[in-house]
Amino acid sequence: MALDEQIITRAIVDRWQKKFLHGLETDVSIVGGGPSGLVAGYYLASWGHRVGLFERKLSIGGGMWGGGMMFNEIVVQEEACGLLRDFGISPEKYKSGYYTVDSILCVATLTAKACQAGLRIWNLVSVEDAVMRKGKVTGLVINWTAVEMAQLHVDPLTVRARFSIDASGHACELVHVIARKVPGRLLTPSGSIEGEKSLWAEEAERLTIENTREVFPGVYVAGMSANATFGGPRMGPIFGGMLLSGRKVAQEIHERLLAAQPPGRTGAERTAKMATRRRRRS
Ligand code: 48F
Repeated sequence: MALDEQIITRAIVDRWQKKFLHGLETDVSIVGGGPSGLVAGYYLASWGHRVGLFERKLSIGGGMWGGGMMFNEIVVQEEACGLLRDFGISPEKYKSGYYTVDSILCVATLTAKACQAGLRIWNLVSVEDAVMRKGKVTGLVINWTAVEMAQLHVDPLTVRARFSIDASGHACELVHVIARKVPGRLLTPSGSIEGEKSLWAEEAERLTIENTREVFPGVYVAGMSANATFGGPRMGPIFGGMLLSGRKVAQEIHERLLAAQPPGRTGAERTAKMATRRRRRS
């Protein structure tokens, strides 16, 4: 078959444009494609919501690829094994309560399952600001990472989001922007970012889940960003908390999106209706 370079180029630009225009209006926009963001995106998309995830880097997976200090295995505790099995991953028992997973297999599978569920991932795109209305955040301001890296003076674009999730890891970048630039207090004890504490695996894992919640009207924190925002410690290369945090934030936002649907249907009916809508759209 003779190949035409112009068709190859058109195919990429046409398809990308269609996808991008469709992705401008989201139910949920996620900042960061680490484990917590991917898991949140997977569940929300599976339940029929329109979800976009923005990742600064070329690769998805955040801090999971490198396991601990570049030994590419991760540890998960008993509580997270069920979630991994939902994704078709079988954790391997190491000692009672401790399991391991090959980190490459884990990132690749979370990413593939999330994309298949309907999550739209935009890699090489950085979230640099929030779109605000009085007292709330209504979307994200995005730009190419290449623009950010080259420090070019190029204006960004925006996406609308009924809810945003800061899953940007230790840096909690969206929360930082909100604290600095959006009038109002964060929903933290001090009203500001509490700041991450030094490493304590057990306490950090517990607090990651507890701290996964709304931090400003329209904005949730998940994963390490939740601990950095609400003042929990870091945990090192144990990943159960990250995964469970992703599921918790998805569940909380799902409930709120369901509650905003027209009344008269049960939760299950509304979820099914949204899943049908998503299948039709894709
Ligand atoms: O850091 P990261 O993996 O976040 P996480 O889901 O998981 C934390 C663990 O990996 C690990 C840990 C657990 O033991 O402590 O650190 O909380 O992934 C965050 C992703 O967000 C991207 C960043 O490149 C990374 O892939 N990111 C950060 N800021 C932005 C962003 C931004 N402003 N725009 C787009 N992506």
